[in-house]
Parts: sequence; structure tokens; C-alpha cells
Amino acid sequence: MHAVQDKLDDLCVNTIRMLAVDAVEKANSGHPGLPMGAAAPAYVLWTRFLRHNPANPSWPDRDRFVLSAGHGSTLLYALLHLTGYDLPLDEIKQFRQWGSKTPGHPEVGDTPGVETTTGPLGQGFANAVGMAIAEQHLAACFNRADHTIVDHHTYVFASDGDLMEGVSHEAASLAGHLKLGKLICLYDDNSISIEGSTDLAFTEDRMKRFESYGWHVERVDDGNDLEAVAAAIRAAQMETERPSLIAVRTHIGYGSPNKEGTADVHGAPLGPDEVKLTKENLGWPLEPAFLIPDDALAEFRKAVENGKGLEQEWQARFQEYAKAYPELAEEWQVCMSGELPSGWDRDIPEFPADPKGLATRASSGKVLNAIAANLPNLIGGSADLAPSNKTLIEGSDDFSSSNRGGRNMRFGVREHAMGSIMNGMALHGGLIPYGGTFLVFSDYMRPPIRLAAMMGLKAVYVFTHDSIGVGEDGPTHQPIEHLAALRTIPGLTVIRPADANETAEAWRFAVQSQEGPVALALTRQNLPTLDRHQYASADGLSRGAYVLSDVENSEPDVVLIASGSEVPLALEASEKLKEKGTAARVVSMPSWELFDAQPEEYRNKVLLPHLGARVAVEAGITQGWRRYVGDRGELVGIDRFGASAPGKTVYEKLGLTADRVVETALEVLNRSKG
Ligand SMILES: Cc1ncc(C[n+]2csc(CCOP(=O)(O)OP(=O)(O)O)c2C)c(N)n1
Repeated sequence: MHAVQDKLDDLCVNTIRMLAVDAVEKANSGHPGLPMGAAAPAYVLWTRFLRHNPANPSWPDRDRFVLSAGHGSTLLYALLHLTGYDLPLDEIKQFRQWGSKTPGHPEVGDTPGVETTTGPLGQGFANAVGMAIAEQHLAACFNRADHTIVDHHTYVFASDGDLMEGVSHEAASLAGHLKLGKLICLYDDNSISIEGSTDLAFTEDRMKRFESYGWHVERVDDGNDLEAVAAAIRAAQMETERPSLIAVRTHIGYGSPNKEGTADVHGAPLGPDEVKLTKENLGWPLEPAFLIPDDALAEFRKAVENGKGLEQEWQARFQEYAKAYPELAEEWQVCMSGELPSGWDRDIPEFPADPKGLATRASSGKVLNAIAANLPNLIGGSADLAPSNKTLIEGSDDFSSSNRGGRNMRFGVREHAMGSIMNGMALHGGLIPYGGTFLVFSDYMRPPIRLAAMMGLKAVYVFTHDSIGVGEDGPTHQPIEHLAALRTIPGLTVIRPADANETAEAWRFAVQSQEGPVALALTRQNLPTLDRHQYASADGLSRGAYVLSDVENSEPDVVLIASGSEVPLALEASEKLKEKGTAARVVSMPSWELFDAQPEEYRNKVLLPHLGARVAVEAGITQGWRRYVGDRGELVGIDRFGASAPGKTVYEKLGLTADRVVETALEVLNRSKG
């Protein structure tokens, strides 16, 4: 291995290494190996190439940097501190401690300069693909021949684990197809993962794999050879037609005499003896810990002045742009700030009452199009189910390698990457991404949904075919536990509208919400469009649940609570109960999360908890519904997998019928009387 050429460079690279070593040692937890191995290529990227402004981590045209291998978080924390972000050294000394800005893995919002939350391997890589897509789309929308305001790279640092995970395969395949030339991945090719050598389970030719995806690939044989790393990054920047993978051969735990190149250095502190040996080996003073030599700091801190200049130059360009294109500049400001343009919702239709009605996926498609017409930064698509999910923006082009201005994303059959790419698009800023698939396949994108919720991102999931109503496709395609599973994710709002007008309200909420992602659960089958003169207004949806129909002038005997396609069923049951002299209230409950956020007084007014007789109806597992019906209430749901048959038959056979609701309601009533 070549020695690091220059003394100052050497000092800087070792500063990164030792900060990581000392932080992990003090916390007695963390992963020193990756930062020690990858310090040199990271140093080259951050000091020679990355266009960023440490004083303003949200400068819109900064290069994006994603540490996909989030377990190596001290690498990023060291770089952020050293280059002058608002991350004091004391925070690095508090690595992994309660309330610190340096949690175990990079978390958006906790640490200035962290672009995305990483840790689950593969996610950051796919986020970076989303960021690169966002850059290209915004460039197409806003740049003009003589004025460029969007022009940056997206860099991602990925490890073996990142490249093993399926989501990176999906995302890499799409990135190659889309020819995302400004996406550059530095692959920390250190041949080690937790269990030992990557030879245990990861032997394909990664370079060839990426080549066949349509990537430009480079190899650097010695990651400590700064000039070789720089040359590869330069080559990657020159390559504008294809994304680039630079496989950088590094040595995990570099500098540790006994642990370098072994899995031992992966997920545990070196230990005091080995720290001492490592420092001696690298010619580093043993004391103090967290040493940052002045010369090294001065070198890193050049980023502050440099970054200021970069942003100022951009600001000047933006001023010129704003003079030449005041309307575009205004639009840019609005979409980058996350605000909505005035009138964005003016064309949301009101659907007339119609007993035959339409599927909520179909009304969703109409509403989506009505919103898209006035909300230019709404962009999305489906994982190859657009005709079923009704996610196409009519009259818009596809986002493609030859047309970056298109708003219809063709994610291909890649649900997992779709979710992660949506996260990257949302994180980039300026766009509101949506993505569709069948509700049953929400399982395939659960990891990015969880992260979107953790990060509080605005993303809209269009999950159609939301029940056994799917019918003939059978149990593999019939969601059962999926609503419940999604509802368990903190920060995700799940909305299952009951008809076309609730669907319109659901979209209105999703686009307006600043509270994290929203999942829409929509039917394949037609649902009547309720007559809102007869029933309460659909804008009750914003409160999560509302009284849809009630008895006049008295308290009901029983409260029927339902979501989505089971609301018409509950209404039918209430008519039947009426004939039997039983007064039922019907509550439409499209969203638990929105309802739970209401004041207790409102919730009590809707659910009438003093009444024992309450029945909840939903075509999914009953888990969780008990809290809305109380101990004396009853649940009509499906606690088994579905079956293949026409949808109506499956509903009947599994007992999701108005008669069953009636029976259940009467039983509950009798019980509460007895
Ligand atoms: C999805 C996911 N699965 C498992 C893990 C646990 N994990 C953390 S690092 C790692 C593998 C480490 O190997 P590599 O990615 O090569 O990193 P390095 O050893 O070079 O630090 C694993 C399995 C994870 N973070 N994410």
C-alpha cells in the first residue's frame, strides 16, 4: 500500500480516523473500522470536490452527500465537525449519548449537515438515487439556457452491506436505466462484513454488475492513494451520461496493528491497548484523546470560506435569474420552502351522489390529476401498476433519460426502491413524491415507509386493491394484516376513504400535511358515492372519524364504526336495524391517527363511550379495533387469510355482510341489556 503522499494530508486523514476511534472508545459502542478504512477517500471527496456550505446546510444547490453505511456514522460526524458545521467537538465526545447531536447512526434533524437517516443498509444508496432524480427534474423545470440554478452532484458512500441489500440492486438498476450521470457512488470495497470475509456470501463481480446496469465503473486499488481517488472522482464527474461507481479498495480498521482487515474492528471499540498501538503505529500522540492538530483543522476549515463563496456565487446567479424570470423564481421559492402555491386545490372535484359510484382508486386518480394541474412539483408513479393504481398524471410525460421534465415516474417492479427513492426526492427538497402499488405489497416497501415516518417526510403512498374485494387473485393479493401493520408505524397517517368525496379529502389532507407521510388505502371495487345532503359532509375526514348518519333527536342504541369499503355495509346494516326498531349511528372512521389526535371531547361525542353497544367493521384483521368499541363492543373483521373467488363471494364467505353486522349489533345490544 502506498503511503499517504503529503504530510498535511496524512495528518488530516489520521485526524478523521482518530476522532472516530476516540468517539467509539469513549462511548464504548460503535463501529470504528469503516471510518478508519475510508477516511482517505472521504477526505479527498470532502476537501477537493464536495460543493457545500457548512454555514448553511440547507443551501438548495449544495452537493448531496449520503453515508449509506450509516454504521460508520463517526466518519460523517468527524467530517461535519472538521469542515465547520455547527457540530462542536463536545458533541463528538457525546457520541451515542442521550440528547447528543451524534446518535449511533446519522439521523436527519439531529445533526446539521446529515442529509438522510441511514443505518438500514441499502437505504441511503437508494435515497441518493432519489436525490439525483430530484436534481435532474428540478433542473429541467427551472434552469433556462442562459441561467442555471440547479446543478449539483449526489455522492453516496456505500459499503459491502449496502451493495448486498436488494434495495440497492433495484435502485442501481433504475439509476442506470435513467442515466443519472450526476450520481457518484464511492464503494468502500474492504472485503469485510460482520461475520468475516465477504467471500462467505458475496462473490459476484460487482463492477460487472454495475456495468451491466449501465453504470460507469472505476477502480481505485489503494484507497489511501489520494491522487488515484481524486482522479477517479474527476473521471466520474466527466462522465455525464451514466452514474458512476468507484470501487475503492480500502482496509477496514486501517492502522490498527492487530485488527486491520478483520471483522473484529467492525462493531466494537478497539479497546485501550489497541488504541494505543494504533496511535503509535500511525504516529499519533497518545494524549489527549479527540486531538485535532491545528494544521489539520485549518486545512479542513477552508471549507467554510470556500462554501461561503460557492453559495454567494450561486445567490448572485439566482438574483440574475429572478430578474430574468421573476415568476419562475417565485415558483422556485415556493416549492423549495415546502409551501403550497395558492390555488393548488381549486380543481379538486366534488363528486355527485351516485349509488353505483366508483372505486376509490378511480376517484383518487381523478383527484390526483386535479391537484397535479395546479401543483407542478407533485411527481410520482407506480411500481408497474399505474393502470391499476390510477397514478398517471394525464398529459404529462414520463420522467426518463431523455426527458427530465416528465412527472410520471416509471419505477418498474421495484416497490422497495420506489419507497426509498421517494424518500430521497422528498429529502432533496422541492418535490412532493407519490408512489403506488397494491396495498398487499406495502410489505415490500415497509423499510422506507418507516424511515419516511421517522424523518417526517412528505410522501404519499397510493395503495390500491385494499381488501379481499380484490377477489379472484386470491390470498396472496388480498391484504389482511396490512392496515394494522401500517398503523403501527409511528408518524405515518393511514387513510382509508369510504367514497369519492372522502378520497378527495384524503388527498387534500395528504398534500397539506406537514406531519409526515400519508398512506391512502383505496378500493379496487366500486363504492357508492354517498349523498352528502343525506349524510354528513366528507370534510369530517380531516378529524379522522365523524358521524356520518345518526338518529334524530335521541341517542342511538348502537354505534357502528367502519372504514373504507365497509362504510356502505354499515349504512346498509343501520337501515336494516332501523326496520327492526334499533337506532344505529354510523361513524365513518377513515383514519385512526387523525382521530386519535382529536380532543377527547370530540372523540367522545363521536363514539359515545358510555354506550356499550359499539361494533367496528373493517375487512382486515381486528387487531387494534377493540379500543374504539370498548370491552363490551364487538368486531367484524377477518382474522385469517383470504381466498380466491369473486370479490362479493369472498366478502360473503368471510362474513363481511350487512346481515352479519346487524346480527352482531343485536347481540351486543342484548348483552349490554343483560
Ligand atoms: C438492513 C440491515 N441489515 C443488517 C444490518 C446490521 N449491520 C450493520 S453493518 C453490517 C454489515 C457490515 O458490513 P459492511 O457493510 O461491509 O461494512 P463494514 O464491515 O465495511 O463496516 C450489518 C449486517 C443493518 N445495519 N442493516
